[in-house]
Amino acid sequence: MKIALMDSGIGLLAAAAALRTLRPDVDLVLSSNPASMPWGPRTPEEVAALALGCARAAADLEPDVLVVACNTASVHALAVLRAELEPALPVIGTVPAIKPAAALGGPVAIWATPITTGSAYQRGLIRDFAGTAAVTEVACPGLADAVEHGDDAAIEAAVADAAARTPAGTAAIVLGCTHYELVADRICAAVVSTAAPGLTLHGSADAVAAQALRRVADPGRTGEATVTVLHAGVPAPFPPVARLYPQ
Ligand code: DGN
Repeated sequence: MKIALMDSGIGLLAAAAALRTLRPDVDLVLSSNPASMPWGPRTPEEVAALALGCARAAADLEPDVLVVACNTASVHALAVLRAELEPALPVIGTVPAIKPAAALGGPVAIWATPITTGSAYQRGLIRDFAGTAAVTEVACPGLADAVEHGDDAAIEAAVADAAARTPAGTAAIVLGCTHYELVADRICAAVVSTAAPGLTLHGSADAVAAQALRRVADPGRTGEATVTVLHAGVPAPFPPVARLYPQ
């Protein structure tokens, strides 16, 4: 079984780790374009073109399924990717975990990239899945890029800035960008003093990994699984910055 994941950069690592936990025998293709980071401030058309480049490079290696491990691309490029690749290659998008967060009953904050925050797509998800929960969208400019580069001071500043715009009493934070899952502990630490007791954080990696596996019929096998990394379609080493984050 071979599963491809695509993102602008290392945000795909959270879903890759979740897949490996569920199925250690799965071959992974990690397709990204770090030089084009960040996608958050780009236009929807640019995001769609960049996402298509990553998806085509992954598709060339004939995976069984493609996971769009990027909220920004899921918002702005999923339809384009599906139109080009399905039905030969099933494409699974990342959906922010608004439903489970809202089901806990308290106020919810969704942290996401500037282009995702306020998008019609995300507003639709809030309308459909948040029920009666109060939801605040919090744009986090610079955070995905800071995580990508392992820039500690920039991560600290971007997290503090977003924390200051997160309403006091927030009970659940939805991580609406896959890069943020890599720094979930720092986000939690930044808001814990003003958040409701028992604050919870909700990423998408586990759910998207489980959904990907449901789309692949595979008896499993033994032996070493492979990881192929592509940057703009070119084979690349596993990103050293990944060492900085829990896997
Ligand atoms: N990991 C991407 C996401 O989930 O939105 C980050 C996009 C970016 O490059 N800023």
